[in-house]
Amino acid sequence: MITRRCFLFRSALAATTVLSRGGHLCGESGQSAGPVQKRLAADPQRPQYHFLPKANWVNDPNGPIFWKGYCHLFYQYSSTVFPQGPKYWGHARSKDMVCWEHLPMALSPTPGGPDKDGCWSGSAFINEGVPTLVYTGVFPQVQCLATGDDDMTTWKKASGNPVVGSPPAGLAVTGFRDPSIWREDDSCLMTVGAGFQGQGGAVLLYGSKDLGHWDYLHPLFTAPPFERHDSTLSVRYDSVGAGDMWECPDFFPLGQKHVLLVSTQGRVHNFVGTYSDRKFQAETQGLIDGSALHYAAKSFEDHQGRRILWGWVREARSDAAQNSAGWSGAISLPRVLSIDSQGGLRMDPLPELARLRGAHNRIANVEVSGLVPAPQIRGRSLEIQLVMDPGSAKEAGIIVRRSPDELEETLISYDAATQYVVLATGRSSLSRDAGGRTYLGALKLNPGEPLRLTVFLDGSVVEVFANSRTCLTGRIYPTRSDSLGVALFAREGRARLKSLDAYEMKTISRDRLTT
Ligand code: DQQ
Repeated sequence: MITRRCFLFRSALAATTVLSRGGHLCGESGQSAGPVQKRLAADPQRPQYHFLPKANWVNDPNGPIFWKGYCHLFYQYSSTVFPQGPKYWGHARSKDMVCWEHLPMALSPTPGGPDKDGCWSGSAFINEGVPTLVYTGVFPQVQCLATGDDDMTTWKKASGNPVVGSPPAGLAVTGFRDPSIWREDDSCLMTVGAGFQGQGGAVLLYGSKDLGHWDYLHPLFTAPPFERHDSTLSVRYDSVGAGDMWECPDFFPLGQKHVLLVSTQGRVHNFVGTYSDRKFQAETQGLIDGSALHYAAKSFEDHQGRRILWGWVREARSDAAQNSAGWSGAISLPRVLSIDSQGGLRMDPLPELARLRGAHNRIANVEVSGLVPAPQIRGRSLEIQLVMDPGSAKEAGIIVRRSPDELEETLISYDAATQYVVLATGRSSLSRDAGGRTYLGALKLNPGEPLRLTVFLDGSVVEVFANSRTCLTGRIYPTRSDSLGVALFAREGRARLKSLDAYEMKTISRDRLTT
């Protein structure tokens, strides 16, 4: 065991100011940076090419939608980190889903209204040419609508809100939130996340002819709690932790199949199956990410017919450290979803991300046994593509964000015995505020199939795509400015690196405030 130096995360100011009020990204900003903004811009833990607000808190992505040449992305926003304030819908748009332009808040709580305590997650859709948002007002949880102008910059809440004021009569649900609406035949259908104590989660299905009056139809899908990935001892019953409440259901056609995503028990679970008679039947089941740090995922179909998914990248450091930093959370890189030949879900990074690639380094055809440093590759803002034959090694992979004395390092590997991709962040940081863990993603390599990793490093965010079949998202908070190194390794045997391509990634914002 390495003894850890105690690192105190220092900061002069706890930023609680609302800074997210318009402005362009990708070098178009033109806003002058105040002291808090300067401090945030200089924070090496802040991602440079992930989307996030200029400061404060972000959680779920909400209502991604393509409209008039732009992808619009909304998100749960609070103007304080901890304690959390009521939730707003932040809003940004992008032409390529890589560079973003902030827009004014789309939804704010209305004093005395059904969303007085917060505008929680939901979705966007176009209703007969009119941009429309559906979201949950709290407390109690009720479903509300808002319509937008043609630019999607001003939103007007429906006078009839809440349009669904309570869960179906006679159903004792654990929660009632995160709606989505689509048109089918001559009706509109709406899903709402719910569940039943001791029984598992449920997606409730409603129908309407006019968006104003909704009839409860039946559950679209239910399932008992999943096998637990984390053993957490909780004194109080927590319906989401128990798998008795499904948050943020996302239901969509993909290829010849339908896919249902639900967020519960700290993970985004995916089901691939069929949809008929307004009921969903699951055929395969999986995880969108092996880590609990990618949550509340939401997708949309873009103008090219691709299904694109974002998730909330959670923090893995103490509340005090998040407050001190003045920001918390990020939106994941966009993933393109498709169905693979086995009927499972395939996930790849959005190809447009390649626009951010800068200086390139390539290593090819190297036998790896023990530790093999790659001194030509360094950085905290990198895309690394690695193709490796694990050979006889029990475990083989790559080490990133490595300090010269190895006191800080992050491992991404393949464990041949257990057939897991491993993201080990337990030694990523010397800070006592950073909660390092080991995340696992199941991956059975077919005979002769090499390990193909795409690793995105961006400040404190790590995203790993393994063979398009499993993903792992991590948060790392190295304390040392020289924790930038890269090495390859193979344990108890020999592996062969076929190729490693490393690209320095460009920032999507000149002032680094939005990335
Ligand atoms: N976050 C939202 C809820 C949702 C949860 C509130 C999931 O609507 O169920 O910010 O992270």
